[in-house]
This record gives sequence, C-alpha cells and structure tokens, in this order.
Amino acid sequence: MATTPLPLAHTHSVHSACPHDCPDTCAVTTTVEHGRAVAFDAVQEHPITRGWLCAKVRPYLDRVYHPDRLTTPLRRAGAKGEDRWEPVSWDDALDEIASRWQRIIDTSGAAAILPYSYSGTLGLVQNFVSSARLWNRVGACGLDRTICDAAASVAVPATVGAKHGLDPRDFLHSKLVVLWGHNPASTSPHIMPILRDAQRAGATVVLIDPRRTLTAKSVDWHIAPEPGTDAALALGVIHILFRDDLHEEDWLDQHSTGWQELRERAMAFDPTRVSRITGLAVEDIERLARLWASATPAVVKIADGVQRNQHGGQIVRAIVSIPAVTGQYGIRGGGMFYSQSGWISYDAEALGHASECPTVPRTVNMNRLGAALNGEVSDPPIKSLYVFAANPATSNPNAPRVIQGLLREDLFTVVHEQFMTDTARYADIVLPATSQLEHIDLHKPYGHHHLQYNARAIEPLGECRSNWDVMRALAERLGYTDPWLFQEPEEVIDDVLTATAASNSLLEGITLDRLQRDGTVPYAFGDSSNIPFEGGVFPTADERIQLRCDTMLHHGVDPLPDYTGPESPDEDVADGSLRLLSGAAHHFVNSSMANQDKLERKEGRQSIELNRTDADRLGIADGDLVTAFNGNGRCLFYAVVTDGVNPGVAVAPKGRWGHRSIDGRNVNQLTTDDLADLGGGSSFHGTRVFVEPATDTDSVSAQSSDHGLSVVSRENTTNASVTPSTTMSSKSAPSSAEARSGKSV
Ligand SMILES: Nc1nc2c(c(=O)[nH]1)N[C@H]1C(S)=C(S)[C@@H](COP(=O)(O)OP(=O)(O)OC[C@H]3O[C@@H](n4cnc5c(=O)[nH]c(N)nc54)[C@H](O)[C@@H]3O)O[C@H]1N2
Ligand SMILES: Nc1nc2c(c(=O)[nH]1)N[C@H]1C(S)=C(S)[C@@H](COP(=O)(O)OP(=O)(O)OC[C@H]3O[C@@H](n4cnc5c(=O)[nH]c(N)nc54)[C@H](O)[C@@H]3O)O[C@H]1N2
Ligand code: SF4
Ligand SMILES: [Mo]
Repeated sequence: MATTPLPLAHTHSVHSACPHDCPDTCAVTTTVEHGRAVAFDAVQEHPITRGWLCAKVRPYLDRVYHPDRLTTPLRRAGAKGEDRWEPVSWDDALDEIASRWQRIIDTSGAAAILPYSYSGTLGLVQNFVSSARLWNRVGACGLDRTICDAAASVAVPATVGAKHGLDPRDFLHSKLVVLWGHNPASTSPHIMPILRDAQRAGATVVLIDPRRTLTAKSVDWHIAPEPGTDAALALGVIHILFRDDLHEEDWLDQHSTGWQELRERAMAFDPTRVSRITGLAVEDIERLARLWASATPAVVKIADGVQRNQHGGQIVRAIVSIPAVTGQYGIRGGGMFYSQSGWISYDAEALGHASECPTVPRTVNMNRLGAALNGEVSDPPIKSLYVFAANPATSNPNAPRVIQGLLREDLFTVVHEQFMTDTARYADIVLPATSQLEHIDLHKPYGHHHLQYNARAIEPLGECRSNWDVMRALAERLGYTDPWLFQEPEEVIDDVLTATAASNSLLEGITLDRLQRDGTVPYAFGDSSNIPFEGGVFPTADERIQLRCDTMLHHGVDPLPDYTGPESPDEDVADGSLRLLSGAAHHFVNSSMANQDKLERKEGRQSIELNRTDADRLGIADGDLVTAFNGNGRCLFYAVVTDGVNPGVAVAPKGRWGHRSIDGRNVNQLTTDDLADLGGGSSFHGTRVFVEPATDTDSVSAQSSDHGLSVVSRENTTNASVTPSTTMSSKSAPSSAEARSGKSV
C-alpha cells in the first residue's frame, strides 16, 4: 500500500480543501518546507473563499501537528472506557480485526458488523467511497445517514424535485433574504459578506430563529417564534398572501400542483391563531407576509437547524411553499436555497460497486445507534462496530445509551481517529488516522458550485493511515481480490468522475488532471442555467412544484404542509420543562476542534442560555452552575441569563467533548433520539429538559469518572420528548446506494 514519497528537500505548495462539514468548502493553499506544512492560506481568487478562513479552521496546522494526535495503533489494556492502552503494530491490529470479523461472519453473519461513519471529512475518497466499497463487499449492516439533514433531504426533493441551490453570489440580486432557522455567521460564514453587500444595495435581510444568534447582529429584522412552530408561521404567511390577493395566481396555475388545496389548508392559519401558536405579534406576521409580497426577488435560505425536530419535514414543506405563492421560484436571487447537492450526485455504482456485492442485509438508523446497540436490533445483534470520521459518543442523540452500548463486553469496537475522542476511549482497538494534509481527496460542496481538489501535502504523521488505506488493508486481510477495493485514490476519483459525467453535463471537461492543476474547478454550467428551477420548471414528474405532494402518503405524512403541535406555548411549559436547542458552536464543527485548547477557550465555558423569566422562576442567577436533566440523562452547565432566547427555551450548543467538560458529560446526554416525521431524521431540537441549580450531589458526581452514566439509572432511558419514540427507520427496504453513500452532500 506504499504511496509515492513526497519531495522533502525544498519548499512547495499544494491545493488543499477544508474537509469539514460546512457548506463553504474553502479553497486553501498549503505551503510545505522540508516536509513540514508551514502555511495554510485561504485562496484569494476563489469566488466564495475570497482569501479568508473561519476562526475554527484558520489554525488548522495546530490541529495537524497537535501533540494529542494519535500516531500508532492501540489495543485496549484496561476496562472499556478506562483509557489504558498498549501500542500494537498495524499488522497485529489488522490481523486481530480480520480474525474477529471472520468469526462474527461465520457465527452470526456480516449483518452483525456495523460500519459507522459520518462527517469528520466530506471527501469523495475518504468518506463516500470509504463508507461504501469494503462494506458492500463484506455484506455488512447498512447505516441510514439521518443525523443531520434527513427530514429536509426528503421534503425538499419531494416538493421542488432536487436539491438545487442558487449561486450564493446571486444574493446580490435579492431584495429580500429570509434566513429561516439558520445561523450562517457561524455555520456558513462566507455568505455573510455577500449578504452585507446585498444590504448595501438595498436588500432587507430577515432572521427567523428563537435564539438571538451571532447572525442576528447582521440582519435588518430578527423575529423569534417558539421553536417547532415554523410550519404555523409559514402557513400564516401563506394565509395572508391569499387573503390580501398578494399571490401570483397565473404562476401558481402554470407551475404548481395543489395550490388551491394549500390555500384551503392555510385558511385555518389566520394571524390571530398563528400569533398564539408562535408567540409572535400579529403585526409581525402581517409585516413578514407583506415584505415577501413586495420584494422581488425574494429568497428564503434554510439549512438544517430548522428541520431537526419531530415535525421537521412538514416545517420544511411549509416554508418552501411560500416562494411559490409569490411566484418567486426560477428567477435569479429568488426562490429557496437549501443545498447544492442535487446538481451533481456521484454515480452510486462507481462509488460502491453494489451490483457486484451481496444486498445490504438491513440498515440501522444512526439516530438510534444507542438503541440499536442495546437490543433494538437483534437477530443478529450488533457484535462489532467500526467507527471512522465520526464521534457518536459526543455527537449522537441520547449519548448515555450510545455509551451504555459501547460498554458492552461482547461488542468488538474499532475506532479510526485522529484523536482519542469520547468514542475512541471505548474502543477495543484504536487506529490512527491521517489529517487532510496527509491524504488525497476531492470535495463537492453543498454551499456553492465549485469542486475542490485536495493534494497530499505532507507524509502521514507517525503511522497514521487514511480511511481508504485502511479499507484497502482490511480488504486484503479479508481475502478479497476485486480491483476496485485496491485502487489508488486518484484512480478512485477518476472512475467516479468519469461514471458521473456520463449522465451529468455539469462535469463536462472536468478531469482529474484539471482538478490537480487548478485545485478549484467550477461546475460546467455552459449554456445551461445555474438558476435553480429557471422559468418555473421543476425536476418533478409533472415539472411543477408539489404543493400537494402525494408521495408524502408513503411516509405517513399529510400531502399538504401542516402544523402539528400545541396551540399555545403554555401547553408545553405546564410541567416546568424547557425546550432545549443545541445548534452549532461558533468555534467547533460538531465535535471536531472541540479538543483544541485555544478554540475551546474562545468558545468559553460549557453554558446553557436561559431567559430571564425562567431563570428567576428557577432561582438561577447568571454564572450559576446548573443541572439540566430529563429521562435520558443529565449534564452540568454554567447558566447564561439572557433575553436572547425566548421564555421556555434553553440553548446549549453542540460539540463539547464529554471527557473535557466539568462532569464528563455534554448536551447530548439530554437530547432525544426520537425520529422526525420524514426520512428518519434527527430531532435534537425537540428535546425537553428540566433545569435547576446544581446541588452538592451534582458537584460530587462532577468529580467522579462514571462514563457520564451513574446519576441516571441505566434502565431509565425513557424519552422526555413530545412524541413517542419510533424505532428504526421509516424506510423499510433501502437500496444499497442509500445505505452506503456518505453524507448526502
Ligand atoms: N461553526 C460551526 N459551523 C458548522 C457546524 C458547527 O457545528 N459549527 N456544523 C455544520 C453542520 S454539520 C451543519 S448541518 C450546519 C448547520 O447549519 P445551521 O442549520 O445554520 O446551524 P444550526 O446551529 O444547527 O441551526 C440553525 C439555527 O436553527 C435554530 N433553530 C432550532 N430550532 C428551530 C426552530 O424550531 N425554528 C427556527 N426558526 N429555528 C430553529 C437554532 O437556534 C440555530 O440558531 O452547519 C455546519 N457548520
Ligand atoms: N446536540 C446536537 N448534536 C448534534 C447536532 C445538533 O444539532 N445538536 N447536529 C448533528 C449534526 S448536524 C451532525 S452532521 C453530526 C456530526 O457528527 P459526527 O459526524 O460524529 O462529527 P464530529 O463529532 O465532528 O466527529 C467527526 C470525527 O471525525 C474525525 N475525523 C476527521 N477527519 C477524519 C478522517 O479523515 N478519518 C477519520 N478516521 N476520522 C476523521 C474527527 O477527529 C472527529 O472526531 O452531529 C450531530 N450532533
Ligand atoms: S469550516 Fe467552513 S468556513 Fe471554515 S474553513 Fe472550512 S469550509 Fe471554510
Ligand atoms: Mo450536519
């Protein structure tokens, strides 16, 4: 598996891509001197990166050369989770994995092996192909990749046909931009200067978020509805547009299916009712509708926060219906912008060679990992877990159940990681992973229209190996011979591009050579338009937007957008609980970077934001140590008392590592693993918690090492969320492509 050594003796620079789960996919030039990376500079000429990187990735070389990088394979030398290790050779580690797996396959079948990966890197080779090929060949258990965007990833294509987003530079044409449940100042920072320029040119930017986020500082108007009530707000806007004859009837007639039924549905959402549900003033709801009707082009930008609750799919359906009522789809700077992933979908067969392999025996919904490891999945139970590019003990909902599963003596866990994460601590074998500078990859963004090549800049640190190199080594150990299990990364890229280009003209003329030479290559729109749904033509069966969408019936969801939830926020808070939102931290991407001291310091203490009225009611002052708890678990936070969150709402950003926090726990000790209404999506923001001043017992438990489990009974894992928990995925028979493809970018 030897790769060609890199030149050592001189200074050179290479094209790099930020690998993280962020829509911006920044272009970087890495400078290397005598084999060591010395500079990591944003590319000035890149139309989105425009010469700067975010606060979290600017110090990327600190991450690459971090003293805590894992550099040798390790075997567990203590109890599970005890963090005692002995170094082993790669040969021994791989032999052990292969022989344990062979035994599992012989006794229980390959379905008992669960490969688990998500978004540590979004590269074609190190994520997509590494999540597919070997596992297809083995016939291992499939994974429903639902933790992030699953509800919207069903709702958006079902409604408009595909995930086509506008070129972010086209915000300069917009007169109104509505950021709905999205925090780009932290999560997609490169659109912020574009929005600022649009504002200077006269555009109004509105934010709809129950929290006053960093983004709120840059907008013209921030409105804060109750979480989870967005479908009611959207239907209220639609109600007013029809009521006041502000809709575009000709457009609706020509380009939509079901607009009269949507109008009927919206009749029930008069501003008074919507005001009661959302907590917004009637005047604000009226003003939002009028703004939408009077500004052309108007665009709504959503991301993923808004759909991470039990009704996320219907919320997204309702929001993306608005631009149809105002006839704003298909014009430059107008319509809806969610994701770009639908412009180019990698050829599934080239990614995974599934047609040559056994069918995927079953799939596990990743949101239910804890449940699956604890008996929800049986016949056979999961006997081995192989984790790479993911940190489920930190990032998954209902982390106590995940940890309880990882503690199982009969579970053989392998974790391939750059660092000794919360998850890696529970492994039987830990394998050291390369960083982005040590391997080759290709990146396809979900926020803009430019591919980015990532060359290998430096030799792997210590004995680190890339995901794909480990897959190749394991394939050899397991005795497979298919050539596609052993390709060099460049061959992988070439094959997937060529296969994808055969049916997608956006890749015309985009070759491996060109990517290696130029680093950044724009999609080949040529004579075709880069305006999504131009002229009101949608890539749906009848080429219309599906305001009534009959495929929803297959998901058990109303074909018309609807609101499900309390008629008044008071109904929810009657028991004194709060709705917990845990969106992005500014200085981490999920749990990545949360172990970098400087970034952790900048992010501040592990805090929970509470509205002043709730804090007063609970006897909590700003800066107090508090306990948040529910049926899943508990976690200590420092209280931040603020009017920047609504009464009844608590906010504690995601990403903290449990074992670096005050009590060994993070916010996912609390989050619900209920599934959303569509796609088996996550519902993190549908979590309910109780908060109280920390007691002496909490402080004692804060000192002890108990895997973050001891305070709550291990039997007591009832969900404290608003709807009963569903098990497994709503999809019964996923195709191999669905079960294996990487994050849906
Ligand atoms: N700095 C940073 N950047 C990131 C990430 C990160 O962890 N840190 N994560 C990356 C990933 S994986 C993703 S998926 C994207 C996510 O990108 P975003 O969706 O922009 O980020 P989130 O913070 O998850 O959610 C956005 C907002 O949704 C709000 N929200 C929650 N519930 C509701 C609701 O019911 N209604 C409304 N209107 N708003 C609601 C939250 O308060 C939050 O401010 O960001 C990516 N970029
Ligand atoms: N409470 C709460 N939790 C959430 C969310 C939320 O809104 N609220 N959002 C969710 C979302 S949107 C997402 S996308 C998930 C993300 O969840 P995960 O995909 O688990 O992401 P991370 O926690 O960042 O863990 C990624 C790990 O991959 C490792 N890594 C990076 N590059 C490589 C590589 O090349 N090879 C290997 N082997 N490892 C590598 C990193 O060191 C890191 O530890 O988290 C979810 N968690
Ligand atoms: S995390 Fe996003 S903004 Fe930051 S460098 Fe990476 S792609 Fe750019
Ligand atoms: Mo995500």
